[in-house]
Amino acid sequence: MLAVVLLLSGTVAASTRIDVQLDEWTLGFEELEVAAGRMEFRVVNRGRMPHNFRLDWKDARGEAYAVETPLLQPGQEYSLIVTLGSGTYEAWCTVPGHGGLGMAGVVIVTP
Ligand SMILES: [Cu+2]
Repeated sequence: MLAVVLLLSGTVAASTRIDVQLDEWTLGFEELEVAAGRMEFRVVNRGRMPHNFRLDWKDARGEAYAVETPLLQPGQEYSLIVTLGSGTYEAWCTVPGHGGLGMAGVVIVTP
């Protein structure tokens, strides 16, 4: 049992944790740089309205990909665990209008 616990904590330590605080009208960052690999976006809605957090990107062939949290109610949090290669990722809240109000940014993943 102890070995299992150690193994799990080792796995958690191997991912980079990024805290994302959603609020009206910000993701808490405009540009964020992180090293490639496994990462955990710990997304918290600190606002008074529902928000979510989504990443969009394209691979070398132009194929589009996305990952997103569910719609988070005020006070809710969600861990988005994803492995990302180097590149530029568009981050935004998909609730209509929110991206344009400022809930948009860029995540730059370095090699
Ligand atoms: Cu929003």
